Amino acid sequence: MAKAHKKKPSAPATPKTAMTAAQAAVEAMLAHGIDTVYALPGVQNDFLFEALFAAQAKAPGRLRVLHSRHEQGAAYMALGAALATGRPQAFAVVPGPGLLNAGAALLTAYSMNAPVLALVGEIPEADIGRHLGHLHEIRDQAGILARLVDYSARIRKPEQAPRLVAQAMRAMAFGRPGPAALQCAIDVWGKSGAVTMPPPQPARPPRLDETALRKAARLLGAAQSPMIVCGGGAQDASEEVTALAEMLQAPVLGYRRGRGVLSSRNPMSVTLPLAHELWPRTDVVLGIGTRMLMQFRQWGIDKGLKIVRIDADPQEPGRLHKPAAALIGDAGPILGRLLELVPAHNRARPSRKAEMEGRQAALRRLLEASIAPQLGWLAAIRDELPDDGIFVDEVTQVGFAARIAMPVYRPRTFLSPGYQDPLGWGYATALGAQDARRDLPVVSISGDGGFMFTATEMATAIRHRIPLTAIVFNDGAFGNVRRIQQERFGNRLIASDLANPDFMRFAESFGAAAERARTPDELRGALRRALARRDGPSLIEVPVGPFPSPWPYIFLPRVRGG
Ligand SMILES: Cc1ncc(C[n+]2csc(CCOP(=O)(O)OP(=O)(O)O)c2C)c(N)n1
Ligand SMILES: [Mg+2]
Repeated sequence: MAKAHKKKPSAPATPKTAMTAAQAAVEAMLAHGIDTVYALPGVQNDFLFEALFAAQAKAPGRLRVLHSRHEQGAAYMALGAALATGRPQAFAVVPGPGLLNAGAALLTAYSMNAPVLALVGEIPEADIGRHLGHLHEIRDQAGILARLVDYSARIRKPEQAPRLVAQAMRAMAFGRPGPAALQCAIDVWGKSGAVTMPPPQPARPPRLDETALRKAARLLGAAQSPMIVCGGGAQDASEEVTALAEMLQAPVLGYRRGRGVLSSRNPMSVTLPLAHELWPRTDVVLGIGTRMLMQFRQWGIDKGLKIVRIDADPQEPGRLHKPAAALIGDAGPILGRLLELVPAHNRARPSRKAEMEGRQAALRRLLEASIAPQLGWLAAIRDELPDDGIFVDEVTQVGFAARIAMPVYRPRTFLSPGYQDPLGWGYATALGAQDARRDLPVVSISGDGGFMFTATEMATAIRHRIPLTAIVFNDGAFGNVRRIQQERFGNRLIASDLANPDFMRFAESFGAAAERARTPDELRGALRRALARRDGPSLIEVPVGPFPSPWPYIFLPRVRGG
């Protein structure tokens, strides 16, 4: 966790003003650039909502509050907004059931290192920990939160609120980024005190380690066959990654969180199958903001592979295999310095363009021969979604294929939920992304199983006029589970068939536009109409049968290290 800096603030703190804890927290969040709160109200947070109302009343457009229909909706929306913008976002929920309902989204935000601030109510301050059975009481809420996020605190007095908000903001941005939580008791939110508002502290990035940088530059420059692996931590370093890939003639792997860092139009941009093909002869790998779990655990390593890591978290690079060089901090400035240092060490590198184009074409032929149905739907989506449009996948058949086969052209345009892969993330996260980026079209895909987890948030989309387009692939099943039962458990099908609503009538009953698309061409037309509609949500149901398995391209075998 980041420590408070002793450095003098750049602007003076405001004079003392009488404010409630809630007003102080809201003003402090606004001062730190949080101008939207995704929320579901309740009595413990009444004074918080009163403060949100007052903040809105001060000036139109200053603060937006978007209420959802279930706390997981509010929390996933904050996550989607954070992922789409790269900026911190907030959600507010009642304690106990409210917090637990938001739990899967908070867990996902943690796994994705996403800056999401949870504002969580509490029972009366004096009774916390006394087990008296107050409304929404839960044992050791602070302890539960401390397991879910790296920074959590309780506001006990109005005077503390600005400092705790500032600490939460700092914790979300520095070291390993990720969510933070602030609790406040029902009676404390409304208490008044004399509050000073310290100005936000300027960001102080960690100093670059020149020794490690020089070592990394030597290793990369000397590499015969380098590879760059991007994770979510590379999303804001697209220009630098593109330049380094060119300098090193190195393929750049993005699987899920790293997609779009290097445009798929560049033949050096690869997903799992081609990276796996090149893995055995890779002599130096540069991991940028990625855990590299799949490469190290599944593909294997040996002494012939030197590892260079760039990571915001000093603990991360050494977790599985000690790297030859670990560069700690934001990827952008570190790569910027590497771009200055590598040329002095770099070997002469003939262009690999033709070679990589050949490999891309061969993979394409292989995929066309094995997962053509998924590719057909994805081609329709890609054709209609502009380069800067945002695609949100989910753990569904077409999603698995998208992770390896859908072209992605820009950073932050392919949102995929990292290692939690929770059903229900898709629709609600996409709503948040679409709300935060109303200037761009957003398309979410879900299966009939996953969509129904958060489908009731369509009411939120209507209420707040969020123009999200959702595609639901309806196979009447938890299809992925069913295929595993068919293939690996002798077709003993259990708990994998689904009874569904009529999705078109379901959407229309909310007031959303709905279409059914039976072919990729029909999907193209439906998408064109949906994306043109900017005043509310659209749903496209795509009836599908079983899909061929994508797993041979995702669970790839060990090719190094025995
Ligand atoms: C929260 C959560 N619960 C359970 C699972 C396990 N799971 C993974 S895929 C899947 C089936 C998904 O069905 P559907 O959304 O219809 O997609 P399909 O495989 O049919 O395309 C299930 C139950 C999960 N990933 N997340
Ligand atoms: Mg399904």
